[in-house]
Amino acid sequence: MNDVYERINCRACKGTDLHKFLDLGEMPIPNGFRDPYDKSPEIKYPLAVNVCKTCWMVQLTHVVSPEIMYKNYSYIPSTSKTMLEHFERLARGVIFKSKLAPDDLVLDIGSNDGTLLSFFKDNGHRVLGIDPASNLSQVARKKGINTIDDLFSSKLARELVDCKLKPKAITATNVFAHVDDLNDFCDGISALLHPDGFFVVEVPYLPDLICGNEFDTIYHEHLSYFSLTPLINLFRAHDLIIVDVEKILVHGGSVRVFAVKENRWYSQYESVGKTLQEETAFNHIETFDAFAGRVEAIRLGLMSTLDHIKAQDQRIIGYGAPAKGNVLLNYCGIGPDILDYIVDSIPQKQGKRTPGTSIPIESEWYLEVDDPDYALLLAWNFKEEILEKQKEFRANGGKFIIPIPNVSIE
Ligand code: JHZ
Repeated sequence: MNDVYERINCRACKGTDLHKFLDLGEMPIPNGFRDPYDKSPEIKYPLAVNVCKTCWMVQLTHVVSPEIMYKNYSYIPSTSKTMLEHFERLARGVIFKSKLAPDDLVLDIGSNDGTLLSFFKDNGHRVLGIDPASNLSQVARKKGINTIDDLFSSKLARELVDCKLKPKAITATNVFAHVDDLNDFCDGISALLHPDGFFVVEVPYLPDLICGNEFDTIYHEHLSYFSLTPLINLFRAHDLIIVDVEKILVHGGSVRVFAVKENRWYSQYESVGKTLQEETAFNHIETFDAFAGRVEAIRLGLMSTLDHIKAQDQRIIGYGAPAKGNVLLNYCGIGPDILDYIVDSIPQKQGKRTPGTSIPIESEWYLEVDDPDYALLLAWNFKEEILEKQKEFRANGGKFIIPIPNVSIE
């Protein structure tokens, strides 16, 4: 596969009636953190989104090769208390809903460092992870979580079926949006899932992204942006029936979708019909064009706020180095002239520089010895956790600039 290619049809329904509603320009990949001495050229790729006027699936115009983005991955959710609590609740919910027996197999696709699977393992279930990032699967294996270093595919699914593996629960959290060939992925799920099993997908929820102005969550890893409308049809095309949908708060607003094999009769929860009904009011071109206008307003408002603070000779740092933070920094043109540095809790990011803007990333401990006036909260999805953690910084007069859903100072 080339490093990048342009899609000319919808990933879900293959329709070609696509409407581009936002173009964020050319950017480096969002987790492309660099060593300070790395002077190699930084490759940038187009970052823009289409909405399919046939099935209402939103998707990037260009697809960057997964080999470029995932071989050495720096997203580690287990560093956040919010995400640890979230994964524990998710595991409990899946165990209850799937009526998992002690020896049932649970498969997690995009298993990262094995955090989610460890909750199932501790409850006595067999577990298996799949993740292409070998730096993370090594960590999972040290926790006793068997992990296959690969991308999920229908080919891999059939190899697992040949090994007599039929998971009673298959989970995919923050990975389904990263998949280019969704039809092959769903084909593999349908072949692999136990006849009485549940397929549980968590993805950022498109209406929350649009209504919450969360434009920085649009980046090269996220190939698709889901509402329930396109998901229902995509799953049905692979004999997977969505029987329940839960709205959840993580990552700026996500949905948890439960699907079963078509031959496994389950009554559909009213959540499905209610959500589809709500989306009929959302699925209009004007919704997406109005969002693009708000994105530009946020960029102008944020730059005006930062310029005003700098004009008063006050210092600003960044807080959190999430993938989305790099979209916001690159789109708004925020560099080391505005942010002295960024603090982040993930050791793999500390000592690196941000892609495209080359801002140094340091440990959160920097705030124990430094005294900036403001912190731009790039990890705004963890606002409560971070503001609580930094209550002393705030008590000493430090202020947080919150860029999303609208620019505010707390
Ligand atoms: P965080 C993730 O993207 C990963 P990212 C993925 N791309 C995805 O699908 C979306 O979410 C939905 C730091 N931090 O987890 C840690 C602190 O420094 O939102 C992280 O670097 N102190 C698969 O990259 C960053 O913030 C803290 O107290 O946006 C958060 O990044 C906390 C809580 C976090 O992932």
